[in-house]
Amino acid sequence: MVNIGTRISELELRNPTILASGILGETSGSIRRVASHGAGAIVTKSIGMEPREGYPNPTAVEIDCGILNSMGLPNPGIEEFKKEIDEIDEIDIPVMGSIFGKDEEEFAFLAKRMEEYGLDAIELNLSCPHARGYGLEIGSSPDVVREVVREVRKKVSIPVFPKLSANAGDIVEIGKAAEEGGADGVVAINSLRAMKIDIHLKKPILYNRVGGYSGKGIKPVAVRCVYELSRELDIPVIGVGGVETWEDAVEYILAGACAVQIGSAVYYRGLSVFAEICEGIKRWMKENGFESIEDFRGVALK
Ligand code: RRO
Repeated sequence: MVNIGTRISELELRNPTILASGILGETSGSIRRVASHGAGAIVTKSIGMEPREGYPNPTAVEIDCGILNSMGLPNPGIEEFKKEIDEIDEIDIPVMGSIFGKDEEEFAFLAKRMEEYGLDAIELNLSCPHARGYGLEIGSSPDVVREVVREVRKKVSIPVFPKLSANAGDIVEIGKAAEEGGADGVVAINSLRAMKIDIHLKKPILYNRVGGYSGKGIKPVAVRCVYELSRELDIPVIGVGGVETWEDAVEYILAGACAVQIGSAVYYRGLSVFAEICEGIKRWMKENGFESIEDFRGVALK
């Protein structure tokens, strides 16, 4: 009997497909909708201390093999976000609160609030590719990452998962710092710093000029990161970047991921993507004689 349930630290997931942050995870209505379509867990939009409108349009554009975005961390702020969380009581899959801050005190404060709101885990967004003062300024320094994770770890008892960037030099060094700080697992990777120029207007398309590239085009980079992190760390790795099909998910798990997050593909393929990927994984496991995710996780590392 094939079982695609998976365990990430203390979280029991019915299946290894997780909604990535930034896609449909901002309101209680959209969170409920994703839960009812078979996702194993959900990550909320990244939430900060104060409300933010984000950048003016254009904030996203479809490009070769993916999407380029520079939303600019739009969010209602942590106090307002409580209303949304209060309305998702009946959801029976884990919900992880994604947070961003400018230093360890902000991260610790936000994490504590998310725990008080009843969320099941924290995703630390240390990796927004283009937000000045947040993101990469924090996620590129092993010392800062260690300190942020340590402070958050002291404040909350729910699992903590830093989301890392491939833009930040040696991702393994950053992953090790997160592990030393007490992370329960890591998420790899956030979108890659990128740009698209309109050759008719002769200037970058996005208002913010630089954005984050996600989707199929970044999958080989992300799979390499997951492979290297899985080889060097003792904590679970969650893979994200260009997961659109069950074959993509299997590839990540073979590289060592215990679960995958799905973002851009929700735009391309709709919410049925979660159930379709799960069905495909199950079929493949049966054909290959695997009974659980653990049976083939990390096999490519050997
Ligand atoms: O809001 C954004 O523009 C954004 C964030 Br916080 C992030 O982490 N990654 C991304 O591609 N965009």
